Amino acid sequence: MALPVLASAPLNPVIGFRKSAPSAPVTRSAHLRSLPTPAPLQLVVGSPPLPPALRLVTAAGTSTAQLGDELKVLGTWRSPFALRVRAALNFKGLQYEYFEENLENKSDLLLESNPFIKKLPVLIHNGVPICESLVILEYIEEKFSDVGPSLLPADPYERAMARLWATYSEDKLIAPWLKMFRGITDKERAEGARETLEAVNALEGLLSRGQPKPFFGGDDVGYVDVVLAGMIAWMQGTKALCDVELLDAAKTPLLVEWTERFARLDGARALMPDVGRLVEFAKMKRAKMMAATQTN
Ligand SMILES: N[C@@H](CCC(=O)N[C@@H](CS)C(=O)NCC(=O)O)C(=O)O
Repeated sequence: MALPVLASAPLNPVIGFRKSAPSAPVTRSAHLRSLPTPAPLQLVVGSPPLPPALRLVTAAGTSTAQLGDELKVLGTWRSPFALRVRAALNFKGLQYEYFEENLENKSDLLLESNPFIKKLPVLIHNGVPICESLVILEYIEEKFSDVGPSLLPADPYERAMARLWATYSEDKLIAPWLKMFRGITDKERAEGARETLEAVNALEGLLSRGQPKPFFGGDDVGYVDVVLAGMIAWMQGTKALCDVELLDAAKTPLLVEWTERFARLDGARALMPDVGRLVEFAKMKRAKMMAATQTN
C-alpha cells in the first residue's frame, strides 16, 4: 500500500532544504565536531508530484544529484536503527530523501525493498535497496569513500575495534534493553536491566580509556558513535519506561556528556526523537503487546 500522508503535510510537494551557496570542501574535523553556525538553509518546494508520503531532503554538504546519485531512506522517527543511517549520511554530507513509514501498515516500497526481513531501515541507492543498518553503514562507507569524512578509522586494527564495539552495542546493549522493556516476567526484566547496565558501564570504560576523548571515534564522531546514537533518546527515556536509570551523571559522567554532545551536533540534532513522545509511544506499544499476550 501507499505511504501515508501526514495530516499536516502539504499536498505532495517535495519539501527540502539545501544550502544556498555551494559548500566548501568538507574536512573531517569541520564536519563532525560540534558545529557552531549552521549554513544558511533555503526552503525548496518543487515537483514532480510524489506518492502520498512525507519526503524530506535533509540539509547536507554534498548534493547527491551532483554526484549523479539518488538516495532514499525508509525509516520511522523513533527507530534507533534508522537514525544511524540518517546520521551517517548527514555526517558524510550526503543528501537523501526521507520516507516516514507506518509499521502498522508497511508501504509497498518497504515490502518490495526488503521482502525477506521486512524491516526498517532501508537505503535505496539509485533504485537499489540495501537493508540492515550496520550493513547500510558499511555500504555508505565503501560506496562514498571519497565523499565527506570517513566514519571508520583508517587503521585496520582500529576498524576492527570499531566493528567489535558496534556488535557489542547490538548484542549487549540493545538486546538486553529490549528484554528489560518487553520482558514478561520480573526475572526476565531484572536480567535485562542488569545486562543493560553492564553494557552502559562498559561504554563508560571505553570513553575513559587512555586520553579523555569527546567521541567514541576520538576527536570526531566515528562508527561507534553513529551506531550508538539511535539509543540516546531510548536510554534517556528508560527511567520513565522501566524505572532504571541508565544515564547517571554520578556513575557514568562521560557517557552522559557524550549523549549531550552528540545530540547537539548539526548532523544529529534534527534526528533526535523527543524523549517524552518516545516514552508515550513506547508505553502504548507495550500495553498493546501485553494485551495481545494475555489474550493468546
Ligand atoms: N537488525 C535490524 C533491526 C531493524 C529493526 O528492528 N527495525 C524495526 C524498527 S526499529 C522494524 O522495522 N520493525 C518492523 C517489524 O518488526 O515488522 C537493523 O539493524 O536494521
